[in-house]
Amino acid sequence: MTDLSTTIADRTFSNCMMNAAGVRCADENDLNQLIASPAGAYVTKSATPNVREGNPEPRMKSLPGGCINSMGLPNHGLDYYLDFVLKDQAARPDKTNLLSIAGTTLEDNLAMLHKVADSDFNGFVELNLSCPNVPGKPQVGYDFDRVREILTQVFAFYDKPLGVKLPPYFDLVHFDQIAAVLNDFPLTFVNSINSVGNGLVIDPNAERVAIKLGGLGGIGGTFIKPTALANVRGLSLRLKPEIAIIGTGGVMNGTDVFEHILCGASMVQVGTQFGFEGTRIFKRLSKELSAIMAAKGYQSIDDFKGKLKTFDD
Ligand code: ERO
Repeated sequence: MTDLSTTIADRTFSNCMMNAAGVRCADENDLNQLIASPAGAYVTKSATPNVREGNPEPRMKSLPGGCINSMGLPNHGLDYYLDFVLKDQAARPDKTNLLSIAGTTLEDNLAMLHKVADSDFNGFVELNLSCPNVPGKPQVGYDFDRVREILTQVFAFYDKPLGVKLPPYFDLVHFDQIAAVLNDFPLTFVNSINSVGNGLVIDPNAERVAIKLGGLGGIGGTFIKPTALANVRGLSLRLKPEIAIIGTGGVMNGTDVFEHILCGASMVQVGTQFGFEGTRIFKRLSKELSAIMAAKGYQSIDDFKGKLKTFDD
């Protein structure tokens, strides 16, 4: 029997797979379906302080094996998601879930975190520092001084488990620089990576961009797996061991989950393909990952987590 459970900080999750923020997790109906599925946890759609409509449509386009989105943070506002996770926590006190927040200003993030700090929520907060789709607001994760400033202000008062969702990095110097910042804080986890911004998808027949906002948006799916794995591996080699890694990006099958864990992920999130398949994907991925582990004689994910070999080994 293979054991797909995982542990982050002192919390155990029955399954190492879950949804990625943004996909099928924006309302109670979506979240209840995740609760009923084999996913080890859920994360709520990134919240802003108030209800937000998001960007004009069309703002998402499916591609073979992937997608582009410029959603622009459509969400029901923090109170909606906080209320949901608090009720769920009361009903299932042994479960840990993730509340994603993505203020478009530092002030909004601090105000939301004060609200969460003052509540009974004892799950994980995923602070999204990497939304590629808010016009006029750059991805904070690319500004290392700003990340330090934000985390300094956050950890001055927030003392419950908190992690950050990062954008993809493409240069080894940037891995070094972001890891040096993150290692200075009591983070519970980092989630790597958000969608790859800003791609451009074109409809060649119409000779027009595929989505609004000039056609630019975050790219997800098979195209981004090598970038995601490089980031999970790069951070795993650089972060202090107390910071767990959630691997996200390009997960379509059990092999992809296996590879993320080999690179050092303790948990793996599924975005684009979860959008295509819905919650039944977690049964399929669990079956596929279990089969790979059984064939290799692995009983638990700790048997191979972070144990990627190189030609130097
Ligand atoms: O546009 C969005 O709502 C969005 N899309 C992404 O690919 N990643 C995000 O982090 C995000 C909003 C926070």
